[in-house]
Formats: sequence, C-alpha cells, structure tokens
Amino acid sequence: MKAFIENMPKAELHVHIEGTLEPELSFALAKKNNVSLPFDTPQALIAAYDFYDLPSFLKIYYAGMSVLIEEDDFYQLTWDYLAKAASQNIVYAEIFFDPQGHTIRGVAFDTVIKGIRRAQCDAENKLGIRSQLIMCFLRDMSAESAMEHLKLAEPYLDWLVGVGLDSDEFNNPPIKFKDVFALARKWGLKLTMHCDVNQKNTLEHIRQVLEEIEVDRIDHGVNALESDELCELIKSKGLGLTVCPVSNQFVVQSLTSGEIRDMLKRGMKATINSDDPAYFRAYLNENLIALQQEGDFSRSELKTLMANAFSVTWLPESDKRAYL
Ligand code: ES4
Ligand code: ZN
Repeated sequence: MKAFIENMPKAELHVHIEGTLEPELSFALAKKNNVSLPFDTPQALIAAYDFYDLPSFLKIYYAGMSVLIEEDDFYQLTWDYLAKAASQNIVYAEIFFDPQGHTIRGVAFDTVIKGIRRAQCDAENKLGIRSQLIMCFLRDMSAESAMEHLKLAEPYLDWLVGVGLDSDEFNNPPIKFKDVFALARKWGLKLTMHCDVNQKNTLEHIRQVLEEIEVDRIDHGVNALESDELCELIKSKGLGLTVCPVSNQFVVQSLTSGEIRDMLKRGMKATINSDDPAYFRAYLNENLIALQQEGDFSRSELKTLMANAFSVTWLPESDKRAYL
C-alpha cells in the first residue's frame, strides 16, 4: 500500500509555502542574512515545535519567517518544496503564500512574489512539476490591509490563480473580507478560504463562505459534516474540500479519517494535502500513508481522493483532462 501511494501521480492543493521551510534551510538563511535564531541546531528547533491548537502553531510559524529576506530566499524555499514534491510524484501543486507575513517585517511584496515565481518556472522546466500560486490574506489583520495587498498584486495578476484566507479564525469571519474577495473575483481570480477544524462559529463561517463569499473551494471544511444542509450545498456546487490529516492531528488530535470517509460516502470532493509539511513533519505521501493506516482506506478510496484533487484544480478544463 505504501508503494501504491508513493507511485500514484498526485496533486497538492493546500500547502503554505512558508510552512515548507525546513529547519536546515532556516539555519542556512539565518547565517547568510545575519538573523539570530534562539536555537543551536536544526534538531533543537524541531524539538521546540510544540503546538496543540491553531494559535500555538501560528506563533511558531510566523517566528520562522524571520529568516526570509531576499528574493533568492523565497526562490530557494519554493524550489526546495517543488523538488521535494516532484520526488513524491506530485505532478501539480497549488501553493499558498502569505505576503502580509513578509511586508509586516519590511520585505517588499515584489521580492516575495518574484522569488516564488522564478522557482515555479524553473521547477516546471527542469523537474516537470507544474504549479500555480494562491495569495492568502491573514484574517487576523484588517480588511484594509488585505485590500492594500490585493492592490499590490495587481501588476502580477497573471502569476496568481486565486486568493485565499488563512491565519487565526477566532472572531475573524469570512464576511469581514467580503469586499476584498468581490474585487478579486472581478479581477478573474478564484476564491478559497480556510474553515479550520473545530473553530468557534464554524457552521456560520462555512455558511458565509458558501452563500456570502461564494468561494470556488473550501480549505479544511471538515465541520460541514455537522450539517446535512451545508453538505448538500457543497455537493451540489461540486466544491472541493482540501483536508489536511496530519495538520488536523495537531489541532484536534485526530487524522479525521472517519470524517474524510464520510465525505466520500456523501459524494463530497474531499482531497488530501499537507498544509505545513516542514512543521508537521509530513509531506503529502506521509499524510496519505498515515490516513490509510488509521482509516484502513482501500486503493479505490485513495484513487477517488486523488481523482477529486485533479478534478477540483484550478487548471483550464482542457489541461485538467490530461491528468484524469
Ligand atoms: C495554517 Cl494550519 C493553518 N491554519 C490557518 N492558517 C495557516 N497558515 C499556515 N498554516
Ligand atoms: Zn492551511
């Protein structure tokens, strides 16, 4: 079963590029950029990864960004992820990035997006892995800041396939960003938002992403299962749900294998993803292997999960068919 998972051509639709920063690269960049890290070795840094819910994870995730300064740093980060992804037989990836996590530290938007884009182009040419970029807004920052960053992206619209919403969901409902997402849609971008597991007002947030924002996809969205009505709506719209088993295990102490199977039984387009693989110490193969073991998933179920991923990608329909 492990070989079956490893050999399967795969798509990944929910991975934060800053969450792919491996401790070894973090140390190399810290040295180059004269940034001091409060650890002596990459192993000590990993040992300090102590998260048990979303805020405790996000604190460590944002602190980790401090070593990313130059365009080449964003290039190296993205190249390393795409090379690792290609080594796991991922043939297509949609990658999130968090520009506000960098501009807030004085790193220019252009520096970030140019480094990422150059690595995407090189990886496609040299490794054959295709990818598209999704710009995320931090929901615990203001709607005004999100709007400013959307406008910073205007010269680069050809480099973006969509926009997303991440970071701390507590008291930051989707509706807060209604105008920002409406403008993004007007500009031709696809829309997705995180509805993280077990958040306050989770069902109301899922309702908002469906009815008020009218997203094209939902990131996580596991709690929709508590409402037959929301499940029916997600199914009727054919929306993909990007579920992240190992990430869920950190936040809710479960790989949510039962919930993922339930989604498949209901005909919802669940997909499997890694979220922040360097922090959760699990890339896509490790997520699939852990999920298969916990839930005793069959080959046919794994094939369905991966077919779902390709079918809900934001590729042109004609390109999508080549993978299905
Ligand atoms: C994230 Cl696990 C998770 N949840 C929300 N926002 C995020 N950004 C990066 N990882
Ligand atoms: Zn995420």
